[in-house]
Amino acid sequence: VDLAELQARISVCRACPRLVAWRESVAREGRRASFADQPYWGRPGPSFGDPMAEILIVGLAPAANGTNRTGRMFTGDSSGDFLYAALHRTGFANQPTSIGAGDGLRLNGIRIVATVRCAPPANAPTAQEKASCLPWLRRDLELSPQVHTIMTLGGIGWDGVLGAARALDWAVPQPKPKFAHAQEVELVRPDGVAVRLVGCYHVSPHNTFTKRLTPAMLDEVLQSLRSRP
Ligand code: DU
Ligand code: SF4
Repeated sequence: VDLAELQARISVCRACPRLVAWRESVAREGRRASFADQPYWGRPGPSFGDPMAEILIVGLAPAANGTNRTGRMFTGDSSGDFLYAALHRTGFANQPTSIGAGDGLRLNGIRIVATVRCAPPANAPTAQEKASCLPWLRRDLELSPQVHTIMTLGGIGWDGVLGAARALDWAVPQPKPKFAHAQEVELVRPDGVAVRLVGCYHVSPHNTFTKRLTPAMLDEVLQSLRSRP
């Protein structure tokens, strides 16, 4: 199994009945009027970016009319507009916008995944849904051993990575480190290799419109990701 095969398996996952119903009903009849003429993805959101990346960005979950529409992480909503502009400013993306398949976007040195891979109602997965999707994140980490730094957008991704790390027998600091913006901890794999975990406020409009997360704050965290543990 490699990352492409993992992706193929995730793309047909139906483990969470509530999320399967939501992702498909939004795709069928819940479309935003401005996208009414577009086909919707309506499935788990695949990871996007450089398959050899040494840096991983972990988000929360696809947005109903964003990734769940376009099939690409953080693509088609204002969260993504904010993130991809920053990835371009910091040299990780070849262009500042992500519109969807065929737009020529490439990431260099970075790959983006979601903690929960299907769009949840109100962007709020249940504890059980988070637990059900965690093995996919665990497998992803296992299949990308070159990753030396993981940045999570928000606390759900932070807790997800810590959970996946524990399942992989990585050494996690005790007591459990809490998510905070620009917080950083070191995780150690059983083979002795250290992995940096870096927290960043989520790029949601709730944080960016209120300037809780500014472009400068995001650029600073992104720039810090290139240094190895
Ligand atoms: O066809 P491909 O070069 O394997 O790329 C598949 C997919 O991944 C495409 O949408 C671009 C993206 N990608 C990337 O963003 N950065 C890379 O280094 C390689 C692929
Ligand atoms: Fe499967 Fe994850 Fe989607 Fe649940 S959220 S159906 S575990 S891909």
